[in-house]
Amino acid sequence: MLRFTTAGESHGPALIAVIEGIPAGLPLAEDDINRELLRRQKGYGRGERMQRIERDSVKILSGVRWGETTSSPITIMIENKDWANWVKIMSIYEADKDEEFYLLKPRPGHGDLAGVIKYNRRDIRDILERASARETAARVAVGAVCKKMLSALGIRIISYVESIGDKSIFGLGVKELNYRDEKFYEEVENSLLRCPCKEAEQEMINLIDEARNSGDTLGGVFCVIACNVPIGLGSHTQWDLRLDGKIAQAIISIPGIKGVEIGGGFSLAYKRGSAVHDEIFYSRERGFYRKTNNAGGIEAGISNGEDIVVRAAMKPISSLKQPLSSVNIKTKETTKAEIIRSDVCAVPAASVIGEAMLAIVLTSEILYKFGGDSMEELKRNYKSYVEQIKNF
Ligand code: EPS
Repeated sequence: MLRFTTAGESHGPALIAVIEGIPAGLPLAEDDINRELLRRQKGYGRGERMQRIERDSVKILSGVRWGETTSSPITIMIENKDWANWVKIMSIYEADKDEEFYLLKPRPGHGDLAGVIKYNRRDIRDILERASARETAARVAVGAVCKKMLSALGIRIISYVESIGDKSIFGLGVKELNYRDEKFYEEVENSLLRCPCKEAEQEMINLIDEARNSGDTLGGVFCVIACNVPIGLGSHTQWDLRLDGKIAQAIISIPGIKGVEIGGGFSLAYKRGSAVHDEIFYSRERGFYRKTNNAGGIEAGISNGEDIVVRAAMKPISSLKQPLSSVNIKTKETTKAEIIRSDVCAVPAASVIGEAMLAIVLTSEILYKFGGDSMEELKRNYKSYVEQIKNF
């Protein structure tokens, strides 16, 4: 069984992740994780901190020896370079307390107001430090370990950005995306916005510049895909065993995400059944297969062997340079919300975080179904199941 937890504040000394359940014998280097962290840091529209202050990299503190996982809990630490600028404000010592630093004007859209009321705090910082999307760096580190395990089984996860604000790749006539192609992958990885269409990318960049200049922010839509997932992850037998339910929960837990679709998602509601359901075919080489994938690789909460396709909608970031109206939590006077340094758009980063969350769910499902205390055992169990379904 896979379990993980993260800890750490946005401007505290470090982020930590502890992962349990990864089988022994998985080759793992710090650079496997650093590569993913770097992908998350990028993206046109990121703010000063991501561009100039942080250069995320990990220290593995436990669970790996001589380049392989050992079965012990894996502890990963990412230092916050920015901590040096926040030592007093984020101090754990009572002696450093100074009401001068209190943030009192909650930002609409952020967790500021609901958080201070729920936890009965007087300084919004007590909430925003953990509500900050900085926490997702730790999730991406966990996802990197999961991706490593999945790739040992031949499963690959990719993502790309479909739209920023009202600028979409589909608006420019893009219809078919050959996302399994290496060329597609390279184009996305080299794009400033993880966008597979150069023309759309330019429109999105212009839009981000406009938003930045007017003190505003932008959201967008990204797509995450898992390739080579076998038939049979998840189950129809109970509501909380359904794979689509688990994926939706994991993706919507990413800060800023307000909508999740599997496959055709909302668009399917406007069509007839005959135009939606993916007809079933069989050949000796491929076994059962489909020519379309409106189901997004999941039927009745079970993976059906097609690619798992997940789309997520991210709202615009809630820290605005031209702030919206708010109320001072101490004086109750009408005011403008706090102006806090932030990104203008973080959809490309969210798409990398989406990959991590999908990797975490699939790893957890695979370990649940196939078990295995060592990679040898897991691979043996996995291979034998793949044989079984091939011979069905
Ligand atoms: C964030 C605000 C910004 C972002 C941050 C998320 O941080 P700061 O206020 O320190 O400039 O850069 O994102 C990250 C630090 C990150 O690693 O993604 C927020 O309020 O959510």
